[in-house]
Amino acid sequence: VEASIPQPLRETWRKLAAAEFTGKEQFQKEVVRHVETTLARSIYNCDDNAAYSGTALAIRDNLVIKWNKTQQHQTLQDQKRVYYLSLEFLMGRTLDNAMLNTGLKDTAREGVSELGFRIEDIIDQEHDAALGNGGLGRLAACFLDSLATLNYPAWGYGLRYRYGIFKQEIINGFQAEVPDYWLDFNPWEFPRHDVAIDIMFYGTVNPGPRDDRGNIKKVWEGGEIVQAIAYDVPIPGYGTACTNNLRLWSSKPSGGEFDFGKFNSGDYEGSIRDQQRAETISAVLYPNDNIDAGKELRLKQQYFWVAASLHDIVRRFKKSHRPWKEFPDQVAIQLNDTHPTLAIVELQRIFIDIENMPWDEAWSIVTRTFGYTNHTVLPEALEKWSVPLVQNLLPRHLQIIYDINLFFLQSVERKFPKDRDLLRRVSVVEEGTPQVLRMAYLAIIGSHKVNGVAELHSDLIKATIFKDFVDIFGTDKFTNVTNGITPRRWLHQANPKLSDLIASKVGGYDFLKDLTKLNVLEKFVGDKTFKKEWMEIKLAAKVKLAKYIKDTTQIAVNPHSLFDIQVKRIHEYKRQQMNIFGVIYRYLRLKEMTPEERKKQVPRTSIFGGKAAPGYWMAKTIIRLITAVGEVVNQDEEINGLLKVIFIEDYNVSKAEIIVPASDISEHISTAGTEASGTSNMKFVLNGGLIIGTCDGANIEITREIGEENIFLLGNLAEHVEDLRHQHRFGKDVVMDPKLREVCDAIEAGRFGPEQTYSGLIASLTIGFDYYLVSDDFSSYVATQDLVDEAYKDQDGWATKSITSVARMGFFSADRAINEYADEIWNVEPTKFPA
Ligand code: GFP
Ligand code: GFP
Repeated sequence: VEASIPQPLRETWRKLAAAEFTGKEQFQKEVVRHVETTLARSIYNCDDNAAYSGTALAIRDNLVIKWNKTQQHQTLQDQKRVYYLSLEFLMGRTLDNAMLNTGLKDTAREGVSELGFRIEDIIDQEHDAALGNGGLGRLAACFLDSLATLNYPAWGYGLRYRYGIFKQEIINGFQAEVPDYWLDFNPWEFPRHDVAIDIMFYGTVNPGPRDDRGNIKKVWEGGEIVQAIAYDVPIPGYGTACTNNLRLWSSKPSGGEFDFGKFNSGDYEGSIRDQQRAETISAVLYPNDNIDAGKELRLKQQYFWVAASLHDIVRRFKKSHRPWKEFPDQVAIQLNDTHPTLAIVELQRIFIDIENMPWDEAWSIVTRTFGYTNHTVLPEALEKWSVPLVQNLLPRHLQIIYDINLFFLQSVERKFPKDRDLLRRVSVVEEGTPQVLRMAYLAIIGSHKVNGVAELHSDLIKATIFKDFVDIFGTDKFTNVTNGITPRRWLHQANPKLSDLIASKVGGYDFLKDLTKLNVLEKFVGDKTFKKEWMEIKLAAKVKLAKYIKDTTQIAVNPHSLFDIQVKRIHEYKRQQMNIFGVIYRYLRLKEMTPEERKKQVPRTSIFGGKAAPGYWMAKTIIRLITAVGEVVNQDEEINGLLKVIFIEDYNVSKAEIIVPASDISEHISTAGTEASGTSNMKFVLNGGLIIGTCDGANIEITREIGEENIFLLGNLAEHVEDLRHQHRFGKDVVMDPKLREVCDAIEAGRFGPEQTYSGLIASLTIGFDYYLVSDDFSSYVATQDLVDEAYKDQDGWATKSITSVARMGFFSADRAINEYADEIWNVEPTKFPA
């Protein structure tokens, strides 16, 4: 069906084309119109929420006009496009970011104020889009912002979960999970009921007719069909008309699936159940961070999403009528972790089964199309799918995986004859009961580039988990792209006062598009007034967080105390346990002191936040210890505010925007070699907070950029971790560090509630071989915290460190990272926009 308007009528359309509003009055008119018509409200019942909706719809209209123009322009330019496949996009809120990126925030602030509302209250009405767990999903969101800002023709593809990451409630000190039903009103998405794709599961593979080359075709048929419906989310760039697309797929029963047999035989509920099964696919985000759960529904999600996305990408490519061999010149697909690895298999299937291409020709196109980003070396996080599971769900794909593996192993055999053990080690199929598929290996074999996310991490994957593949493919296939963050959201939006102050010194807001321009700030480190303003802004951010803490926990914290913050997913490798042990140690010291001695101490507020995976018992125990320590310390009159311990419930993106500007120090203290990069470290430093951290992930590059004198490093190096673990396991007479012993004794004495609550946590340090090396790093950690106190006493010196660090953070912009991907992996150019 030709859906376009016929040529002769287009002039009529063009004359009537929707135009963006400009200026305050037009904006107000749009808001009122949406409140009164789209929302059917009036002056008699327009609350903050209705005002939010009206404002969002007005801003959205402008976005959509830009979006349409961008898409048409990119289609006409017929350039290579980037497709970023990610199972998670942790977008947070959209309105504030959309207003800032399109330059409409001041207009909107004045506009709503004259209508009786405060823009801050309106912004605060929005529900976070929390379609992600942590770093990986937030990275994808930062990358979308940079891709649009830099005018790259790029689409994100993901799933439209009905439930995002669960909401965390703290009940009696323990985490409880509550479903996050976020889609009541989401103005930022556009359902595309016309973009509906049938996706098949299960079924059988049968011999079909012969193809042109005389081979018997394999036909996958008889399976269950589910429909993928596209939902489009416009992604505005900062200071450009470029508005890219994030396409999220939602599942629904396909027309043919409703079982009329069951219906007619009276089993109405049975036929409804089948429908619900289809809807389940995109129902919920798996809440696991860095752990592979191996559930069938998860595999279904993965295939559903990659099959729909590839169908769409291939369809779009076909519009240009180019020969297939040009596919990799038009299409770059980035796999965000191994979750979308089936895309490699699906594209090969489309080429050989549907487009009748010979295997080698198809495979050469496939491997030139894909790039794969690894985000972790943790063995428990590497995805492996059971062969029987894949056999049942995707029988044709399993055959293709076997063929990919066979041809790969044959090539390895040619290069390294008779090395049977090498073949066993690199095979996609891992022997065992059941056999499993190593998805990371499949991703490497099917991609032309593999990258880690920080220098140390990229070196580690080459030296450890992927070492054999470096020998096989050569070192050029493996590269590094150090992560970055968008300075728009994480500085300009979260910390507008700091952004304004910086702009006043570095010559305007251009630094938001070229973050290296921050280096001009170094000229002003000696400037007394500037320093004073700088520190006042930090204090104001702390006051704001203190207010938030008071409002939500009823606990008063002193904004003049040293704010020490660790917010991220709760995980043993991230070592929140070391932090809280350190807090306990500090508490025990304070208790021993005389009142005179106490007066000399730097008051500290230890702030924690983060979710534990629902099934991760140890992480939940750590949360309980943090809340229990808070219950004891916060009410101890002897301590008198010298130490407070806060757990912020339900840490998410919008809360991070309040928390990040408010740190004096933040903690990034993972066991060396375990945190691939970390990105909150970058956010905190960019906001003038210093960090205490291990030599891990991007901390190493942050140190290199800002200088060792501006960071508090601690602990053992990655190169020693293996030996230390060996010591714990096999060494004789390993005695626990006496400081840590003292902490454990206090916990076991029941000072923070029943000691049985923590017995597993204590056991992990002793009989559990202390896999994360808390005991090895503890005394270094405590000593480094003392250095932090000392440094904080010199407020002028602290301000110098803070300003110098920010001045040197230019490297950590996501724009830099995206330009590296574009040049080294995707080979794609920005679109030139008409002025
Ligand atoms: C995209 C957009 C459409 C738009 C065309 C051409 O379509 O709304 O009309 O580009 O501008 F979604 P596909 O690239 O998905 O075909
Ligand atoms: C993972 C890694 C982090 C890394 C991010 C983004 O984060 O070190 O910074 O990916 O590359 F562990 P999570 O999704 O596990 O938080």
